[in-house]
Parts: sequence; structure tokens; C-alpha cells
Amino acid sequence: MMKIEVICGDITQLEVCAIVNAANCTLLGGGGVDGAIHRAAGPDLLEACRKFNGCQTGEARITPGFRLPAKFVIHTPGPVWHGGTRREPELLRACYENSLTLAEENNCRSLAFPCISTGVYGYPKQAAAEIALAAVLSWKNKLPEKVIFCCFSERDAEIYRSLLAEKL
Ligand code: AR6
Repeated sequence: MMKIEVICGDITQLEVCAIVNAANCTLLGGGGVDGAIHRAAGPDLLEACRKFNGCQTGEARITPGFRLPAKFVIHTPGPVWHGGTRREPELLRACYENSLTLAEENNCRSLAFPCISTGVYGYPKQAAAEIALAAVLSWKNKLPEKVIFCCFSERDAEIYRSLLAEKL
């Protein structure tokens, strides 16, 4: 049975096998959690990301973590919220599933997610958390053994905690 943790903190500090980056389709960095991850990992991360020539929304790519405590970074561009009419829920779920798949393929026991798409991309927080949790709860493979939802505010963490309390 997979272990799920909800924490409030900076994802760049986590000592886990892989952290997920809420990237954009260029994979060449940006603001928010993406900026924080690139700053903490150092310039080699950008060089590693260039090789992908971008990534479509909902897909995911993996790189080393370089100077981060995490061994890997899984980069996934979430959907921009347009009111829910442009397959946003399906694309957001794909971000979580494709990240879990890459973690598994790379033998990761622990994986940490930020609240993908809920910052600059404007996805409603409650709806996004429901999708994130549903995707993780329906993951039945052995790896990763532990998933951490690394929220950046206590308010976000509370959304996950109450959803988890309902579901488990
Ligand atoms: N650790 C954990 N979570 C964080 C951190 C951190 N260090 N910093 C911010 N967050 P956002 P998006 C939270 O805007 O909505 C970038 O420019 C933040 O509070 O980073 O998917 C990319 O390059 C929020 O809850 O990502 C894209 O262009 C969550 O991370 C675009 O933003 C996601 O907010 C992606 O937008």
C-alpha cells in the first residue's frame, strides 16, 4: 500500500528520489516552483532540459537533480486553466500519471509533487487537488512506495489533508 504524505514546504529541499517540476512546454525554466528548482539545481539542469526540445502539456521528462538533494527531477507542463473546456482535467491527470510512470521506471521509492498548474496557470486549487489525489490513489504499482504532496502554503496543504481524510 502506497504511503501518502502532505507537507507544507519548499520542494527543492526534499531528500527524495525524485521531485516533480510544474514546468512549461519549453522546459527552459520560468518562475514559481520551476524557477526555484532551476536555481537550486544549478545551470546543468537547463543544459539537460535543452536536449528535449520541449514537451507537450501532460507529458513528462526526467533529468538528474544535479545540486538538489533529489536524485531526479521530473518535468511536466501542466495545462493552463481556460475554464475547463480545453481538456484541462484530463491533461492534469496525465501530468501525475506520466510522472508516476517515470518515477517507477527509474526505480524511485519516493516522489514529491508540487500543486501543478495551480499557480500562474490558474487551475482551481480544490479541483486540481482532487485530480492529483485520484491519480495517485489509483496507482497500483509497487513503485513509488511513497508520494509526498509538497504544498507551498498551509491553505493548500489543508485541501489535501481534508480530501485524504475523506478518501482513506
Ligand atoms: N516548493 C513547492 N511549491 C512551490 C514552490 C516551491 N519552492 N514555489 C512555488 N510553489 P507555479 P504552474 C507552488 O506557478 O501554475 C512557471 O513559470 C505554488 O505556490 O509554479 O503550473 C513555469 O515555467 C503553486 O502552488 O506553476 C510555467 O510557465 C504551485 O507551486 C508556469 O509557471 C505551482 O505554481 C507553470 O504554472
